[in-house]
Amino acid sequence: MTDLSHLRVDFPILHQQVHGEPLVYFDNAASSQKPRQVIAELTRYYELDNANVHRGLYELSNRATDSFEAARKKVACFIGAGSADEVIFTRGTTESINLVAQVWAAQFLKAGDVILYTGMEHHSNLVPWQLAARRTGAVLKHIPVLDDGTLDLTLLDLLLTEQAKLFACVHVSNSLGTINPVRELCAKARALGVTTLIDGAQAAGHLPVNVRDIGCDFYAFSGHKMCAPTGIGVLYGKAEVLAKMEPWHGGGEMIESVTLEASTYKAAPHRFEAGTPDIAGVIGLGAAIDYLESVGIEKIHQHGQELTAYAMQCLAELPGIRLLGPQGDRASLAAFALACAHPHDLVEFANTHGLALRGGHHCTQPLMKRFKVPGTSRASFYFYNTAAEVDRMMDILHRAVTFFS
Ligand code: C6P
Repeated sequence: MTDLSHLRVDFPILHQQVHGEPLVYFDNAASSQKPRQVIAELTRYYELDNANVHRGLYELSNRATDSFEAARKKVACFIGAGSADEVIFTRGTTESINLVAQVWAAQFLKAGDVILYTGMEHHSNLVPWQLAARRTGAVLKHIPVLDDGTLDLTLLDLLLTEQAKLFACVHVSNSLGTINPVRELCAKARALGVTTLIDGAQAAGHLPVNVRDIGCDFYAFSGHKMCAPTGIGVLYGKAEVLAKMEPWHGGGEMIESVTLEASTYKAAPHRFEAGTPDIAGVIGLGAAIDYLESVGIEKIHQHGQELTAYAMQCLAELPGIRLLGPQGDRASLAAFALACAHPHDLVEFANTHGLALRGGHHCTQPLMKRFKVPGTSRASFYFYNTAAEVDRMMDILHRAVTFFS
């Protein structure tokens, strides 16, 4: 198995005891831990360069602006965007999707148009479209999920038609671990003139992402799931699509000129970034990308697949377990339901042994309904997790089965 355990030294938080036992952090799909290189960069910025960006004509502001815009270029390279102008900074995936569901939808959706999504979307890629449908009169349709946790693509020709104006799809499911064939789906959508938005919250920083190869119009992700601070995220938008979009929030930084009656606006990305941005967050995201690239995204992906395969194989032996999601190619998480315990009880039991799992509906209530479970327990991994930690999880889960049975 790919061994990246030497990198654990970079994550101070991992080296602690919780309830008298070594911490095992398996809630990386909710938020990843941060390496000291990222923490150091945040400290460096605040200690040496802190100032507002894009406005000062003095040294500190120039330095802050340079680091901020350098991070934008790093993001563009990291996701294979055509230009840094296609990278809009937001607070996270949720805000990125809402930006499109408000601005783009208001301009380009009308009553009767179809918004197509899938049955495995996170609420962040459902609710904004439901709100957009209410505002515009658009109709919502979805691609159902099969028992094995993949999309029922036999219905694709029926659902993805010219009537669909927007196709929103999660790249990697946070509840099933499914990796969707987004490249093929976007190619089909593009051929029909359908605009595409991919929710990359669980993909960016975990597997290689190239937005031009995927061929999507929008790609949304969060920094905090890929070693960056919380509160910073990205909306990638194809240049020609962004060029047609009205501004979102109005305020400083997004304007060209303002009179008391009217204003003119900057081009993307600044048109969509009103007010003082999360400067430290952006610089931290740049440092996180440097860090992930030094490890290697391919290696991170391979490690995740191997560790998950091992965890799935171990979990399958637990009495009364039901594993959700595809068996083969999948992302680095394992979701399961145990006959003997509610996920919340199980996760609380795990916590008393220092094991951080997540239990609940994972913001995918329709998916829980689809699989007829109130919720699941979920172990989600990142490159600093080890097979020895999976063994510890199994030891704790076996004890849980004895305790609850
Ligand atoms: N999922 C989890 O699974 P924000 O909160 O904006 O950073 O990300 C929202 C989001 C959007 N799409 C997907 C596929 C996601 O997995 C998430 C966040 C977390 O634990 C919290 S529910």
